Amino acid sequence: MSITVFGAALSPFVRKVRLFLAEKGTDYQLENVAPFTPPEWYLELNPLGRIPAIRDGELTLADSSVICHYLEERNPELAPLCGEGAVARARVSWLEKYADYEVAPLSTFTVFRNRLLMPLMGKECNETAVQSALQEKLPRHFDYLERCLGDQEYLVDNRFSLADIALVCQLVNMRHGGESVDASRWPGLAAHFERVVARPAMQEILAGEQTIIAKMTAKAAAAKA
Ligand SMILES: N[C@@H](CCC(=O)N[C@@H](CS)C(=O)NCC(=O)O)C(=O)O
Repeated sequence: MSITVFGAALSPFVRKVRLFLAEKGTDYQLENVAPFTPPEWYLELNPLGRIPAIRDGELTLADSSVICHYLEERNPELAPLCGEGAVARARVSWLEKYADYEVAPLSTFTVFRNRLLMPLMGKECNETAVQSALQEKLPRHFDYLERCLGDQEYLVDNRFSLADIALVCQLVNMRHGGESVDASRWPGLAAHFERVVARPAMQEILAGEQTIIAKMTAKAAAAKA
């Protein structure tokens, strides 16, 4: 039986799990669960109500990080994405956590949420918060990540890993909100983003997301008219 991923396609944490599965070549199906107002049954999978969660046979698991590390252990014969050896594994976990807890509040919960979701819900974009994230808060994170990358193509040991997936998933939400990493200031990071986004698995996922955004935008415009 294949794995079910519960969540909404535009969530960076759902994208992270889907991309991780796709890069491993593991089949899954996505079952739509909207964040903030999940159905009652979903709270059995995650009492916090947050997406994503998965079902794998009898097992249910929540939290993108927990899920990805489980998937890594589940099929050790598949391409490793969590680093090989204690040092690489620790670096991958650190940068994954950095993306999930330091970048996400700014790129996703501030830029994406205000620029895309709020107008779609008929609410105002808090552009002051967006500008503060872009001008004051994100630059020091991008400086650090640019240093971590150095002249490598990928963040840890120059091998594509969960660290790259986690970071780029957050930056995709920033791009959905109309903003990209400034290539003149962070050339390595901007090139890294394009490199990861160009991967076939990501391209397929993003094509689906563009369709969803177009539908949501058309629906919001029709409701306004
Ligand atoms: N650490 C969690 C974060 C998940 C998360 O915050 N998901 C958001 C959607 S992007 C959510 O479900 N928010 C609803 C809420 O906080 O109630 C993970 O990695 O899965």
